Amino acid sequence: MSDQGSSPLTLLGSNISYFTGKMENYLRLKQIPYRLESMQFPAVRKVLERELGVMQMPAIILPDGRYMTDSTKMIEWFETRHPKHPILPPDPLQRFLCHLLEDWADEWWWRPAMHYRWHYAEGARFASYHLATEVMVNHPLPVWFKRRLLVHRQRSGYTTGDGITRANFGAVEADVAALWQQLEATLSQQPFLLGERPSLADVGFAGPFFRHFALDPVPLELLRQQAPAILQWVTRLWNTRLDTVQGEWQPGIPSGVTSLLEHMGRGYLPYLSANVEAVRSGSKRFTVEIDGIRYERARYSRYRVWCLQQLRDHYEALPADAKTDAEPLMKSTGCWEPLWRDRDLPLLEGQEQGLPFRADTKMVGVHDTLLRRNKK
Ligand SMILES: N[C@@H](CCC(=O)N[C@@H](CS)C(=O)NCC(=O)O)C(=O)O
Repeated sequence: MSDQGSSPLTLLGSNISYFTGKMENYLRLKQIPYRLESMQFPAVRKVLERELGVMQMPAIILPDGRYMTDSTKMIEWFETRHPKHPILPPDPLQRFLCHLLEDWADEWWWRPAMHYRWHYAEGARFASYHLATEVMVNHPLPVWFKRRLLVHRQRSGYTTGDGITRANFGAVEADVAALWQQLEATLSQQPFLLGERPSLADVGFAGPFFRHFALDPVPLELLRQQAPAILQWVTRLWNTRLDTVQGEWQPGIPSGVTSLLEHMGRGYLPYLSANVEAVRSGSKRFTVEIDGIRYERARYSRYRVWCLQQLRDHYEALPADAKTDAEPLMKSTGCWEPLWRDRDLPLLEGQEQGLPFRADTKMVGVHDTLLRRNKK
């Protein structure tokens, strides 16, 4: 049963944004009516900080006027209101796998996606023009100047300012290529990541792919050459409605997932642990070698400490027999040890407990004045 009636909700964001694209894919799959409205800077910042506690993209305004944020928690909330055609499989182990893959897609592939967009002149030209004339169209500065500021802001916040250097970006791109190879192998055999039916794992990966890798000029051309089945999947997901899908999720551990977990176990989970140490010691910047790649002066993220806690909570919530299957899988793929490495996590009191209606921290904190209304 839906409590939204038929009036559309408002999805406030940008039509080139990672998490706006993720939410759109989810809302379309579920056929939850929405209207995409471009956020307007600088005015929106004040509103979102008041309504939600942070300014991040996207936000949703429900027909009753309430604001929401955080794609993961919004989806969880919508699933309870729209339980028909769930995005999560009934098998608890598969649900856990979905949560792992979604989190990895959200938090690890963000940085390479931003790198491909903002490092290359073609990407930066396209995205800076788009944003300057979309979400900043009402900002009083001239377009050329807004574009310059945007390129600087995104690079210093999310690419060179988040650990990417001249020395490591080739290796970061190789990490992306390795992911594409894995996904290409799976998606050449089956329409969705867990089989014949889209799941939360597909929605998660819509984040890096839909509005980034399959849109920005440099990675799009690479995808065309190296991974056409991924491009087909991007379009298929966008054009699928859950109520008409005939197929089922593959039983057991779907093919391809084990190698994805191995990748996650040598990259993202050790990174999460390094981030925990940085937050614990109050080091807002930390240098760390992950999967053979040295990230220089990456930003710490309080939000991602909470993400790690969420993954643990999902594991703990599994019924005993699912734990019996999950533990050896996590161990053999290298995910188990880093998942539990740090005993107590340095969370703030009650951190993120108000989501999706109230956020405490942003994914990666960017301190900027560019998008503020009054510079003092
Ligand atoms: N965990 C959040 C992350 C949202 C997020 O970080 N969105 C980006 C844009 S796609 C953003 O708003 N960044 C904030 C900024 O650039 O200041 C979610 O799942 O919605």
